[in-house]
Amino acid sequence: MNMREFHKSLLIILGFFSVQTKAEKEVNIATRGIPSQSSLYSSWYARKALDGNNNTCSHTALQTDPWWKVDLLKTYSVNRVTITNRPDCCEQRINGAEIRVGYDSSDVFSNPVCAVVATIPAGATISYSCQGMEGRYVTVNIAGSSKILTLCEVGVYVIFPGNLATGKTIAQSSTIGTWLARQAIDLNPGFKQPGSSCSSTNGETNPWWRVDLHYIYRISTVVVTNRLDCCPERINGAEIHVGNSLENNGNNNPICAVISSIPAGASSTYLCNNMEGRYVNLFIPGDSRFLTLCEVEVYGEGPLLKKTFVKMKLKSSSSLSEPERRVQLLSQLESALAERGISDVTLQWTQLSKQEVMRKEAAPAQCACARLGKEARLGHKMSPGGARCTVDFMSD
Ligand SMILES: [Ca+2]
Repeated sequence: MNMREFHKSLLIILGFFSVQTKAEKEVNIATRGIPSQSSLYSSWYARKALDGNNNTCSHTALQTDPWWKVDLLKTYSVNRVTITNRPDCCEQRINGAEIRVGYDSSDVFSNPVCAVVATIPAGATISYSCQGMEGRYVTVNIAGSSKILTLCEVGVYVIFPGNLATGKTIAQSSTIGTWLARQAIDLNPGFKQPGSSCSSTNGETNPWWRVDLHYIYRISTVVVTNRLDCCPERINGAEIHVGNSLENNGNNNPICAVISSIPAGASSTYLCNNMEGRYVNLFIPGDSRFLTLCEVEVYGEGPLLKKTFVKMKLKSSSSLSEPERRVQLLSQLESALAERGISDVTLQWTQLSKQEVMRKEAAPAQCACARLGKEARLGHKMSPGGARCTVDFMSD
């Protein structure tokens, strides 16, 4: 047996054992809010600091304690704020500006300071860390008399935790206007423009919305954000279903929770107690019902099982009938699995192969099991206790 060649083949196989990490996502949410400023110079409106153009700017009049503010319409944990200074002149005017994050809308100076701007070169963007400061309002102000505040862009960056629904496949029973199903997972609660960041069905009998997580997860919580602009009572009675069946579009899966009500613009969390499932459905039983969702977040662990099929050829100059070779092969496979965090496995030969092709089904990071033979398989078998599994090598 040429062990070097086998090892190479093994690495190719193990490339399929990808362990999914909980992806966090940083998003600039500033444009979701409503900007304002203490005074206006010419047509340099407050919103020009949020238009994505570094050459258009907000601008206050010459005044005492000028400020610019964005109301994010809900509380966020702010990771950082960026400020882009004007490119054309007087870049020193920004010196000493204070960035604040807080809950107070009337007295913006009472909100805690995240950072103080020393200087920003003309046209440059500088990022200020706010380390998760919480608040609904982000303010930039300059203390003192005879001051002007000009901001060409402001970014407010928030880190969204590993929402399992993000980027997954979405469906709903019908769609009204532009209220697409996937807008319920765009990480935007749609308080400003619900028609482009919330989902909604038509008024119909038994409307539903579904996310396909692609693999089975242990669902701990589902968070539902209701619309802010109108009719929050439409969500009343919506059922959250979790399971693996697509029978009745997934609406026959077990119920995690029934939503009694959610105030306008609020987010409610429902505990699913580690229910296992690939599909999460929102379903409203009844006639003439609208299902409108401004955000659905799904949290949990997994995937619990990932099926992968791999064919592998082993080139060997020696025969697998040599017991030492067989032991060596298993031990190499075992240590290669262990290097990838897959340790709770048992490997054994059940029958020798003459020709080597391999196929596997395994759960990443939890177990990998195998059979090896003419049409050999890496099969999967989990013990009731959890991740322990058996790997059998055998020919068919
Ligand atoms: Ca701008």
